[in-house]
Amino acid sequence: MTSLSTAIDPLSWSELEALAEFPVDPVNGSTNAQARLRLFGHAEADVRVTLYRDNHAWCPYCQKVWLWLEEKQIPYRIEKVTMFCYGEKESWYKRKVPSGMLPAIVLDDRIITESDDILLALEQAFGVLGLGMKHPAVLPLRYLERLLFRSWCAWLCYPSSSARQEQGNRDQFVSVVAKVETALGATSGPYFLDEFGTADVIFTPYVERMNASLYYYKGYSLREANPRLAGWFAAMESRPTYRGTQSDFHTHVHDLPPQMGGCWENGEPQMELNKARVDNGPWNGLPDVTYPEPETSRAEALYRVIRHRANIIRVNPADDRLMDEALRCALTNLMTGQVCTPPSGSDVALRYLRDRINVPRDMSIYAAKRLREALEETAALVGDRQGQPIPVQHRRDQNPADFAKR
Ligand SMILES: N[C@@H](CCC(=O)N[C@@H](CS)C(=O)NCC(=O)O)C(=O)O
Repeated sequence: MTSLSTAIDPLSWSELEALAEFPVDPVNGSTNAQARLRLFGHAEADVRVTLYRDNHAWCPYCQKVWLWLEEKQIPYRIEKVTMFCYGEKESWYKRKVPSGMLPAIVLDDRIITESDDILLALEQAFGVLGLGMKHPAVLPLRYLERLLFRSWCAWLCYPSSSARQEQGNRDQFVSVVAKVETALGATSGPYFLDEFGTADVIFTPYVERMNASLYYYKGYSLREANPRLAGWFAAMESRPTYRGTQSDFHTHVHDLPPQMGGCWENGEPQMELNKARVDNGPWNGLPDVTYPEPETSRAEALYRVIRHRANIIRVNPADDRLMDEALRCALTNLMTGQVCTPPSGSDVALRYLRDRINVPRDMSIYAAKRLREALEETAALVGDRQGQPIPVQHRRDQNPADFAKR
């Protein structure tokens, strides 16, 4: 897209604003991570549910409940809470849920925690999604999902003391994946049962995280290596509900280590290649998404950056004036495809931001890929220095307190 023949000056913020046409209706439009209220055409007085979920739209158990509510189109409110590794847990939430764990819901006046109990309570109040949590066809699939989860953790989250142990953990995981392939192959369509339903919602969060983390830390591409899972992912991606909750490889692989207590690389050549690609691009073509890119992806990225530009510039370790100009250069490149040379020394600042775009919290998957690409292309014009490394013990570099209230 970039034409090397013409270099242009950065557009001003008002010129950029004029290009940021991205009409959104967070309340009644399609699934999105920014909404505080979802009505699906109902009146606000119809709301019986409040979902408490993490600010980062990252918590897997929250995604399960979130997706269920979106699929059933139950009107609900959203209250966002900070996860421990990003910053301080809100005291109002600790008064409600002393453990601080997410998700929780308030249904009418009743508070419910534990995602499975939440789904059971929601089923009682609003009916099941396809076949319900306790249906005899769903129970063995719930069990299989936990089996897959455990074999994934055993491979990813503990260091191997030998190549043999590493291979054993991999074989164990792959043998459970084979059971998942068999389960998917036993139905008439792409889903876990003949119709889409609860079982698919339950598999979604961790299968998405497995796909990302094994690609990056082990060089194993779950989605590409397994045709039934590939078909299942594609079917999930045909659903606007899933698209709205879907994260990308970059977000997952850097959010998982502090949450899981560490993720262990196996150092194999394919792993090193995958890791370099997720961190430095090109991001388009990674097996984290296969539906066609929407025409609005660049406008969405621009719209989201403009909304938060003051905080984005302020939290960047670089000087504010330098970052302001560098960011406008990257956005100019994003929208015009033309080269726009940023101030010297801004490579670090642009890559700092490149590494901190979070999907779906900030924007959808293709918008994030386009923005990362524009930031990287612009940074590369002035240097090859990387931004401050992303911490692995915590993610307080993403503390929501730094982004709110100012
Ligand atoms: N068994 C619980 C697990 C929930 C859970 O582990 N939540 C994590 C986030 S994924 C949490 O809230 N941790 C506290 C924090 O990170 O602040 C459920 O199914 O709801």
